[in-house]
Amino acid sequence: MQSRKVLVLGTGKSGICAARQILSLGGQVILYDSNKELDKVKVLKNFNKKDKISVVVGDLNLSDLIQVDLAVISPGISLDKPFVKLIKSANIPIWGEIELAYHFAKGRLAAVTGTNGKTTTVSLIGEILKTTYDDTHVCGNIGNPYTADALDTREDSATILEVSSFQLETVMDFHPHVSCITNITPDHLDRHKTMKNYAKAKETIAQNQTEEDFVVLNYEDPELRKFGKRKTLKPKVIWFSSSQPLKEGFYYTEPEIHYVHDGVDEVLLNVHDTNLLGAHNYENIMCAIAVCMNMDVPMESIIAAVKSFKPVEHRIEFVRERNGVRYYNDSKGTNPDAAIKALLAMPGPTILIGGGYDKEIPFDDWCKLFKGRVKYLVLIGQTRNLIADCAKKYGFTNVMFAEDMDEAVKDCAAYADAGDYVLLSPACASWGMFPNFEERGRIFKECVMAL
Ligand code: UMA
Repeated sequence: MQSRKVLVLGTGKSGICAARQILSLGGQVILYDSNKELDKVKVLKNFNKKDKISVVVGDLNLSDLIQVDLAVISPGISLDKPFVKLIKSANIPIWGEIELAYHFAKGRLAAVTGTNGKTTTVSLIGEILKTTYDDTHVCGNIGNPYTADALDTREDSATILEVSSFQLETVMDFHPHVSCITNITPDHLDRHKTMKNYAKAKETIAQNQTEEDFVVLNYEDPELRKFGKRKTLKPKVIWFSSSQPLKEGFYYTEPEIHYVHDGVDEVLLNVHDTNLLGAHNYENIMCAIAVCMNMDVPMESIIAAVKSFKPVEHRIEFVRERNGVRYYNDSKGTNPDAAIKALLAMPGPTILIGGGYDKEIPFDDWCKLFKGRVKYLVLIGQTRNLIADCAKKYGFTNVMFAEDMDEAVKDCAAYADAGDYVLLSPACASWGMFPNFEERGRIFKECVMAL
């Protein structure tokens, strides 16, 4: 990177950390953001005065590309954007932020992708790795960019990375020793357009793995079952299932997780000895065990860490009990599949808050489950009419609209009886009403605590 001129696209977390990495390596940075409202002075506050960095906002011109050696793109920027096409037409190579970090990172690397379950799995893997590796890094889509940590990693470090389909679209040499795909269900179709493209992006996680490596896959996911059986796939496949016993790999049958290997069926743990709820979480546990075993963590340490692990914020997170009603925050339920899992994990009648930004994913599979489970549905955001119409199609009409989270929570409290559950699990992204799902979850919790 010494003396190279790098154009970094996007001034969010990834762009800022990628720019800092390039500057630490002696490079020069042009930081670009297409949002013309952006305050350049505020962006520059992330850097030292003497850093060789300039900021361009609004339109990107060919003259901005003079002597640029490389462009590094943030995950939220689609490759279809005209400014990305301009960079390509100038024959400037485009790396993803993950690829940049990977080129300079050291030590052992495991990576997890999938539509749902990534964050819980990655957090759990992080806790397990810490039992064995003094220098453990938990990075990526989870919120801590890989470029923030890459230069601090050492030969004896272990890194666990959450990677999104957006990040995988722009990897080239990226090569984890152990990879994992939790599941592939519809999400981000506004960007990937087809399920085929979306699945292809996810499967890129294993593209550079060799026979020495491992890929952990969900046996119950039809796309992943096909992928794992592909002759061209090089890494050793480790299967897990939450529906049936397997001849080899990991499976869950209430209440235990089993590990079948060398003709032996071993019970590893009773899920009631953990703090996690729902079959999807038991899948996350199996993924974490499979990944960590192949990162050479002893099984006793793995099991002890799984038992002491606490659920991650915004994922079926218990908020409080009031007048016999239990409130759960699942703001990370940003697609129908995640919202289905949260609804199925509720042990009793549920008052559900849903709706938000439209990612063009059908709500049918989610709405089909409402009858008999959901007492009232309180809808917010851009998709509220779409969801109400879809629910009606499946005979569910106990629907209310709310203008904001405060109104939605008050409606839930007014209609809930002792023994009921109130669940925020919107099946949609937060944009339009909130800057991100974390803020949506925090506001929900504040409204619940204020009741
Ligand atoms: N921008 C442009 N032009 C565009 C689009 C965006 O200039 O056409 C600019 C925006 O004005 C903004 C910046 O790009 O200044 C934002 O970049 P970004 O969207 O890549 O956001 P970051 O803050 O860098 O966060 C990203 C991930 N965001 C996305 O993938 C959308 C974060 O995942 C991730 O935690 C972070 O990198 C660190 O790795 C969030 C996410 O929603 C949580 N991920 C999706 C998901 O989990 O479903 C994939």
